[in-house]
Amino acid sequence: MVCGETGLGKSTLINSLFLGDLYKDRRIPDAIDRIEKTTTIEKKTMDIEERGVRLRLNIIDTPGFGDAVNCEDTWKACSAYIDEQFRQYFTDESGLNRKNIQDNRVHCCLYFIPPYGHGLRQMDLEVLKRLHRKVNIVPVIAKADTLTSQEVRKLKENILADIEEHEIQIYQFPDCDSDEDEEFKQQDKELKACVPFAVIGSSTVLEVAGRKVRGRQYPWGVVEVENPKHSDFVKLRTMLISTHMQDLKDVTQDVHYENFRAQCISQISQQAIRERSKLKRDSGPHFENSISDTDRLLLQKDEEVS
Ligand SMILES: Nc1nc2c(ncn2[C@@H]2O[C@H](COP(=O)(O)OP(=O)(O)O)[C@@H](O)[C@H]2O)c(=O)[nH]1
Ligand SMILES: [Mg+2]
Repeated sequence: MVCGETGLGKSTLINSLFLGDLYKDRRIPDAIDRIEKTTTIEKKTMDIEERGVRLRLNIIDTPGFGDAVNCEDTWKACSAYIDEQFRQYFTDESGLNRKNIQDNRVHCCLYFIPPYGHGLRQMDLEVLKRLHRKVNIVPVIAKADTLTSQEVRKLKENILADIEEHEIQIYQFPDCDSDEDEEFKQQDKELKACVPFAVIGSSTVLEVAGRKVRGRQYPWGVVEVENPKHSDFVKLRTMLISTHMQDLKDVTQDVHYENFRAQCISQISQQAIRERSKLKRDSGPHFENSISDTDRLLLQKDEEVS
């Protein structure tokens, strides 16, 4: 899922990350960006193949907060969407077809931070606080092509300091296994050092020295989306669909979904307790005989939870 202020390049980035297949497109591309303003939550599904494994990826684009929608509407829409997927999973999990559940839970939320500020704004903090206990937040600096290398470094520092000061829970990269090879360890270290990822998006394909690249043409030159000197785009994509995809899913399952499930069970058992006391009032001394097996189970669950 992508989330953040409107106009920061969310739709463009997911298009660059997943949607347009650069190498299949043999047409000479026109230079006009075809991305339109996002006004509702949009889900796009695509099949990708990563290291021989075929996966189905859902990409959730959200309307950003800005002039038309305020930040409260945005986080509410994102939060409701995330909860709804958890609820669906919870229902499916307690159903008969438990082995074939389609997992539509949101495993990662890319949070877009503007390049022109000095760190996180009040608005960002508010949105992040509403989402950080529900979903893995991966912060990104939008439109990194508008910043010098030094400005990127400074902004990253400030953002990390704000995250710490305001106790925002972002996705924590797991420690690397000690038996991994050196190359992998080095890659992992570089990846961690990049957070928040400074990214560039473009829906335009250009030719640079005979190569087709996704990029942005400026009067003074071309910014290449996939050039590691120009942005952290490739690192972000590697992390999302290759190195850390499984861990993102594990954390969703073990932490975020577990929180949701515990809340659900507690609500169900609260309800059962209320019904039980009502039953007790209504049926007087014969109460113990009238309590059903389901109620008994729920009461047991309640004792487990509390
Ligand atoms: N400079 C720069 N502009 C970008 C970048 N990504 C997108 N844009 C431009 O920003 C505008 C808004 O992009 P859009 O993807 O619709 O933003 P969204 O509202 O966050 O979905 C468009 O004109 C894009 O071409 C980027 O990385 N750098
Ligand atoms: Mg958009």
